[in-house]
Amino acid sequence: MKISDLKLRKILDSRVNYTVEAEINNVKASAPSGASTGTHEAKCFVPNQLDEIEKLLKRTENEDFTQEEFDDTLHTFDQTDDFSRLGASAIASSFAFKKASGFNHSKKFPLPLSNVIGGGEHGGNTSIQEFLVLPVNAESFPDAVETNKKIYHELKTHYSQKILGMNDEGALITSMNDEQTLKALKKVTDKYDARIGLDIAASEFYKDGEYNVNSLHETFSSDDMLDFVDHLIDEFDLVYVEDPFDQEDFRNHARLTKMHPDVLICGDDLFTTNYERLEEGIENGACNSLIVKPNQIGTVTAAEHTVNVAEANDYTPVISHRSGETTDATISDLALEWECPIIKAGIADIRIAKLNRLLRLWEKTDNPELSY
Ligand code: 2PG
Ligand code: MG
Repeated sequence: MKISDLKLRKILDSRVNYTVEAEINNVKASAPSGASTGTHEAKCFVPNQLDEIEKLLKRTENEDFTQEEFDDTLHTFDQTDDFSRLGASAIASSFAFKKASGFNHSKKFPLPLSNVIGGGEHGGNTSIQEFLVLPVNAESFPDAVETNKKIYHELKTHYSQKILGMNDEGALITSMNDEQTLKALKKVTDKYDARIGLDIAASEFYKDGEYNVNSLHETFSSDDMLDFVDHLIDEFDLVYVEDPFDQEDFRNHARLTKMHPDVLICGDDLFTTNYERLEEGIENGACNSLIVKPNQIGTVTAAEHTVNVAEANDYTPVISHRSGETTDATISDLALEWECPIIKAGIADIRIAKLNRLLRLWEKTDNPELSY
């Protein structure tokens, strides 16, 4: 695609912080940002001198690029491994280029994995960051959204005395601890024929070889943590467990994956959408699934490459929003193009943009199907 016009600007995100919006050939896209970020992620900040970065990127105007060539050019402009110079301008521009040049949608839709109760770094009383629901028996994307919507409302109504507010991802903050939350959620997911997933985000409460599960007043060694997660999987019939251990602990991720081959054991901070870290995981048998957050790696091309490595090795790619978001729904389109079986996107607040994009696409697609 030929770039006739490229602009960068600051816009507000869901945490009322600035992020970068890029506009290429009149098509806008913006960068999300994380609160519980992995050590190995690309940098995603708003550069102080955004005008200077814009001038640099404007050098692409009047030239023709493929997505890969455009993303390579971003690397040429930046020259660091982790986009320390372009920051959030990299993924915003890469997304805008992709949106402007068009998606190659498949008919295979992801199942929405929705964060209904939250804690950890996103705000809330649980040490576990996200209590997620997956409508595993849904027959269509709209049906899946309907199930998650019912679960969210049932929790709001039934546990109204215990609900204190909403966190960064629009998930409910409650007065319950981790185990009380799981017990409450299990009753509701059983009623609606859905299953529970967790993003434990364990790196956030791991320090000096120990996991401090504050909400349960427990301190676990690595072995204790393995037992704890193993027990949670069995007791609550978990379908999905993300980041159960520290982001450098490939070994425990591999042990848990071996113990529960039928559960999606997913690496987010562990892999940071980086194909080299994923390859290390594959060699070690760590996880059977990975989170795909294009801003963790900075470009659409690099994220796609990681998805290809995952799919070639039977790792389930779960495309995901960030805790800091805008109404940009590029990941919804990418979920279809890359045939990701799951999208982790939240159910409330600004995150409805991702789900609504998929609802509209479902309606417009001939013979759509769920790929889960
Ligand atoms: C996560 C994400 C999204 P953050 O840990 O999976 O839910 O959170 O964007 O803060 O890293
Ligand atoms: Mg995570």
